[in-house]
Amino acid sequence: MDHDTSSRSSRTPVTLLGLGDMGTALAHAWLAAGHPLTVWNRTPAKAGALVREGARTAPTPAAAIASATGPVVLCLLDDASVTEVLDGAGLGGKDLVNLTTGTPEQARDLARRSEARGARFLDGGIMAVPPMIGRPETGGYVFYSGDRELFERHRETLEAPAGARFTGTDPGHAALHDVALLSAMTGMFAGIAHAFALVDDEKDLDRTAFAALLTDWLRAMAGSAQGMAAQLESGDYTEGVVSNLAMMAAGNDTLLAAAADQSVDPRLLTPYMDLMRRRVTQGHGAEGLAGTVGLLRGV
Ligand code: FVH
Repeated sequence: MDHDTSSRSSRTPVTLLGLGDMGTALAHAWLAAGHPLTVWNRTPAKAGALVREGARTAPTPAAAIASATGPVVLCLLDDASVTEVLDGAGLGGKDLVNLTTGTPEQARDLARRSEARGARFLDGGIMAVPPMIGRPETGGYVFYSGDRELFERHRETLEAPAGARFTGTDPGHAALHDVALLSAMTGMFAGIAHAFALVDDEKDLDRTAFAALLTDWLRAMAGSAQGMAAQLESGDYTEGVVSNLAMMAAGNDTLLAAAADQSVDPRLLTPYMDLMRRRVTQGHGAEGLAGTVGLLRGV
């Protein structure tokens, strides 16, 4: 989508600090949606293509922030780089939107420090990879939390690169949702790696066909998250149980025996299997998996 100068000037200006892979994708999306864009990056050369598309560059983060009349978006490597970039900048009256991945505590601390310097603050957790940005059909979105009024004011602008989901006024909640989903993804990757290791030595096994089976199975099983949520809400961990823990724990012995037969290290699975076994030993074999949540939290 091309936007001429007049349509660009009618949109909210965006200031973007950070032109890594994600920052650059965000920048292209805002330009494509017609937003005037000011960018700053530690390595200035990365702004070249964006300038040719109509972005202007600022010489320093402080200069970029000083000239901002709309949201100031940070998309940097980590919390330490955000602190470094904001150091010495005048934040009074500015609308900061931090899309850098961090922990909930880092987000809360940054909110406190930013607000103490006179800024409004919104934290974000991006649930998308760069090719999904500016392409709503991919389903990418961003969790936001913090200043609700700031979110509503800039909602339309924030939705140009990806969908926007507000998770509450606790500035740590976007990061909490982000890391919870990423943690679940990491566990899933571990399971996928173990499954491929099991079949890896089979010369006549079609890995592409196997991947399709794996994908369908994981998709079908992912629905169990809703059952676990219902059990955690009600406190009755036997509610709606389809596959009970005693049966699953016994089945784990088969999975471990098969791993041994295939010479596969079971280390990615055994920590969770140990929790399942502990819960059964405590007399909860009729439950589903919800009881393992408390074991993880040490309660
Ligand atoms: N890319 C992805 O797939 C994921 C998707 C989900 C969200 N993450 C998070 O987004 C943040 C930025 O990620 P990125 O992909 O843009 O990361 P890089 O390409 O590595 O770019 C890093 C930018 O940060 C700048 N930077 C690093 N350290 C400093 C510093 N001390 N001072 C100032 N800027 C710094 C770096 O500058 P340069 O190397 O180009 O000079 C880049 O602009 C991130 O939190 C992901 O977890 C992405």
